[in-house]
Amino acid sequence: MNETLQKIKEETVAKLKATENLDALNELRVAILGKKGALTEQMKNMKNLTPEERPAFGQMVNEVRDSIEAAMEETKKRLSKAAMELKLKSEVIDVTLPATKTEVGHKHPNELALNELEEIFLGMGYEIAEGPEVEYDYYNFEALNIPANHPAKDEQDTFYINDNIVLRTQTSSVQARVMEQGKLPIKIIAPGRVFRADEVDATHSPSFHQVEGLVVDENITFADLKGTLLMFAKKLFGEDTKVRFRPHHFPFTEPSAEMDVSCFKCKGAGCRFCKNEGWIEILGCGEVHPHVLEMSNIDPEKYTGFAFGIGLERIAVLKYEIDDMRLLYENDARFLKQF
Ligand code: 2NL
Repeated sequence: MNETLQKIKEETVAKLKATENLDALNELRVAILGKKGALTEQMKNMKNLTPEERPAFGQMVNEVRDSIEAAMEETKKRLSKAAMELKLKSEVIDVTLPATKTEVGHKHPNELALNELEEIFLGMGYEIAEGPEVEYDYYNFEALNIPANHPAKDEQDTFYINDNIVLRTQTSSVQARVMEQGKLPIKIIAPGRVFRADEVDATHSPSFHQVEGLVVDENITFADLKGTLLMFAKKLFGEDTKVRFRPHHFPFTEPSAEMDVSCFKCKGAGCRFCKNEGWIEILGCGEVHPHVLEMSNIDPEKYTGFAFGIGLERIAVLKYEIDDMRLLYENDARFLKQF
């Protein structure tokens, strides 16, 4: 046999024996049998031979190629088997191990309280309105009768994006936007996140949630406000709940009041929960200030309205008896799943 061919065959078979993976095998296949492979190059030498020599040489090349291909096939089998064995070994499944648990999420107490409030007001024919958290100073303050330099701006200090844009301090801004649309009557609640430049403590947070309500129509009186909020309190805290209104001041309502509910724990007798008062403050409310209606081009001689603002976290901590509001923001699953 031709010496070069013999050498190619022997070297290839030796290399195949030492091949450890399928990539290396493939490289070897290209180096020997590929377009520019060693054996392929030999075939090209045929043209230098005499016509008499060619058949014998051709036959030799074919024999060498056959045996190399057979050896490669064998190597491939050997490597595939080894790879499979390794895979089986490394992927052993221990069926006795405990399964990884899928943690099922849970509604946040705020969300639970919000769902309850929304159900109550939807049941009374209210619609839910939403608006931006990053809000024009105009809708947050001006349109609600809080002009520049008004002392209420101090109580409601917030985060300023620039001179005209703030993080809203109340969802009344949504209601100012709805009033401005001019479609009457209005009967909406505006739930959402609000912001104040407050330090964190057991009852304060720089970001919390409100649900504000607004009704504007002809002949809306303080009696409508009282009836609505009494019904709301009974639905939220139980049928035997009583309410009382204490005079208060808000810039956007006149007259204004704060509403307390009789303590749902002690029924008014006085307990730790109501700090022995028998009453718990839950919201602020009032008749919409005529100037607020005017700012939105609503005629205060023809239309009147009432509005209220409820702190959502306040309702959540009361209803679910949570001692510290901060727990609502920690997102500790052990705490959250109790409700
Ligand atoms: C509180 C007090 C209140 C309002 C919010 C309101 C909105 C418009 C017009 C008039 Cl567009 N008033 N909202 C009225 C009274 C009180 O919230 O202490 N909230 C936690």
